[in-house]
Amino acid sequence: MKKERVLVTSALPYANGPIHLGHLSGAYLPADIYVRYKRLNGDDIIYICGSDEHGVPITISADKENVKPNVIIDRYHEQNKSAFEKFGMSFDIYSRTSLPIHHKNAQEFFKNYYDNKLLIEKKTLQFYDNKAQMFLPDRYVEGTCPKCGFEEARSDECENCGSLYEPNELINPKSKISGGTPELKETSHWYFPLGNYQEFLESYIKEMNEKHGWKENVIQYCKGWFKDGLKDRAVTRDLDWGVEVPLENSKGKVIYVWFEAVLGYISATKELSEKLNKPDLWKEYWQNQDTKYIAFIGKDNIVFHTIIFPAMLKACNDNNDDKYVYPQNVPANEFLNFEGKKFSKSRGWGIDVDEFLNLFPTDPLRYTLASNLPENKDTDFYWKEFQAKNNNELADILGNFINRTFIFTQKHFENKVPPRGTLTDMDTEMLKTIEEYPLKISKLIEKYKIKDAVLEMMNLARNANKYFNDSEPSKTVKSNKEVCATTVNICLQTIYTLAEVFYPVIPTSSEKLFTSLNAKPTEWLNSGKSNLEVGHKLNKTEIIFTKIEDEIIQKQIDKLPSEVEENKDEEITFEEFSKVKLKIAKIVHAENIKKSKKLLKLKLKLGNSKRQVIAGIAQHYSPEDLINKKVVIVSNLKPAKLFGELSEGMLLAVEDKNGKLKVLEVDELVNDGTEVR
Ligand code: B3M
Ligand code: ZN
Repeated sequence: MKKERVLVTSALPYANGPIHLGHLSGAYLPADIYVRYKRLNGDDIIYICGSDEHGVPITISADKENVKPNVIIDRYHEQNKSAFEKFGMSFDIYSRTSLPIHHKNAQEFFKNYYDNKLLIEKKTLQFYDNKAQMFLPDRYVEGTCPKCGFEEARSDECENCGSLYEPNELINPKSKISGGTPELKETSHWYFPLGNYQEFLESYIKEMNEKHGWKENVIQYCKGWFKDGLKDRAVTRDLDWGVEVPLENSKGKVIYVWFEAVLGYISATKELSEKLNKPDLWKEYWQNQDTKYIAFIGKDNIVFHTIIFPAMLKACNDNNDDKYVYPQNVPANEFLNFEGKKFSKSRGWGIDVDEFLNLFPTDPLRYTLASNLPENKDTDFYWKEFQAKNNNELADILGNFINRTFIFTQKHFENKVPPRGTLTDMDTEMLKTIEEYPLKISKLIEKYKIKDAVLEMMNLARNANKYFNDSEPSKTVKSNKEVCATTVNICLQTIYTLAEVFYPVIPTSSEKLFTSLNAKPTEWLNSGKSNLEVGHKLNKTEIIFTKIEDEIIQKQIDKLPSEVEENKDEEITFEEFSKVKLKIAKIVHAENIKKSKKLLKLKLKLGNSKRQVIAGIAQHYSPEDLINKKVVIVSNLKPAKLFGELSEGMLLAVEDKNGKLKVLEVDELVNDGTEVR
């Protein structure tokens, strides 16, 4: 296969919490498998990652603990770096965006856009918390998404439907700091004209997809963005934590975290170059048009890697002589869940990488996650499945074949590779199999079908076991030693191939195997040729995979909270509560809202006054069922527009045990308009 120059990045995890298994499955393990394979294949590859240390997720964590952001990032950078090491991630560098080299790099990009008159200054209205006396960017505000009605949307981004919008479009905003309703206050920000790059981006993605086959989920996602039309994006924030905007009169402003985090890949490569004393090395990867750049991410990061980052690079390329390469592929994964539910730190659901690896060795975890990667749909980690993968596959298939072969070699052939005699059809067939598998597996990995590749690795071990059984060496060792020697020779060659093809997934075990074989890996595609010479002496062997007992797994299952416990409610004072006015309202009219599946438009009567409320109950009530019901509403909620309709208040409802919403009602003895006390 042609040798390539490859640049691989994995999304930079926020240094504001420990990474869990879900992260590993999304953007790290698949990349590491790809990179380890490429290295064996003889390709020229570097693998870049690091901590994302700016942005509101970090400052919110710091606020919660009442410490400076530095404390948070130092803690989690070290923790995550060491968890990744334990997990066997083979980054060439694990950098940090808080380093001066990154600040300088990000500021240079920003300045370059500015000097080339690309950035547009706009006065906008931003949420401001009067109590805390600060602007509230991004996740400091929570409210209802203007596109899909999701109620925990952030100020400019909805996790539910993935849309980005301007902060003032958010419905029912609440400050995360004081809990109050923030004000909109004027501030000015710099905007990047993303819309100018739509044409370029559409043709870039089309071309890359045609040439390199992008994942369907990624393509569909991008199409959705193009359909809506790309708009100018604010790329600065009013915050005191981040990369300072390198312009005059911009005190208190930093570059928007996403607008610099993606540049962190470049900064990290620069740092690596400096460490290696080859200051220009980074250009060999980022600015050499022969480089193949692959960005591994989870699905929540697609827009930033397929649209925003390429547009940023294009803007730079248009105005400078040195041209950056664009991602050739962005194989975004879906999510991994844990025992049927989302990972949740606050609810104690899931397990951190570090904790896991204190209990179990790394390779069984890597193998379990790799054979169940969420490549096309969300998948789950189950403890029982982990046990089964370890016991029934690693130990019983792969381990069993290896042990039997090694024991035979020690016992009957002085722990040396015995010579081959005349080959039977079965022998020839097995030799052909081991020759074919490395190519078969590499073709899958080259297409980022890591899960399928792992399946084929284990299939090779299955074939090997069958060959061992069918050849019956325990019989032939007595009846015809030459035939037995042939079998053992081929089995040892097969162990060599297995050690190599499994290396990307279970590197520690593979290294042990090579030690036992007293051999070194060869170039990937040669690993299926008979690589062990006759008479080659093996080393002492050890059992590589041990089984995990039921009790050990049960202990882990028992540790899970039985009912996922809710977060403790935040306490409020009586004054705070008494601000909320609850009143009884009679529903006099109800109708569906055209473009919304969830919302109903209700006309309410409260004594002598009338008002309209938009309620998210369309999937639970048909309009006619609601007429004349006397319901409870929050009557002093700031009016908001939902789907262009005015909503003056909020209906109270509860979820029943089947997940159906029931509106809270009172009987006809209570007059509408009555206040709830
Ligand atoms: N830190 C988001 C995340 O951890 C973000 C990725 C940055 S990649 C440049 O999901
Ligand atoms: Zn939404």
